[in-house]
Amino acid sequence: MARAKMSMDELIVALQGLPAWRQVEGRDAISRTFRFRDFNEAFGFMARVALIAEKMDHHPEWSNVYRTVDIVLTTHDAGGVTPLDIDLARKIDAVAEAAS
Ligand code: H2B
Repeated sequence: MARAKMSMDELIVALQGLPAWRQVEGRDAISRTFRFRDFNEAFGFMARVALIAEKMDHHPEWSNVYRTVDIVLTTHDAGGVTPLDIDLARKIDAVAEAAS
């Protein structure tokens, strides 16, 4: 079941707790770019995030080029950012923190 899309005020407050995440221009979505030491670390990070995403049934839009991983989070069912995206962003930050 889709969660309700957050208001702009709620999103701004939530992003204060996620200082590395930004609103995507022209889209109701948030994004962060991660850079790792090498491809192996980037892909290991993606594998760990993938397991979390599956468990949540909430999936990132992402791309990987060598040691860089670009992630965009939005809830398609709700047409915007919901608390699920905020929750996933926190978990992604924790995985990246553990890897560094
Ligand atoms: N992930 C994201 N980011 N947004 C969604 O709306 C979404 C999802 N919906 N993962 C889920 C899966 C839905 O499509 C399935 C049917 O549960």
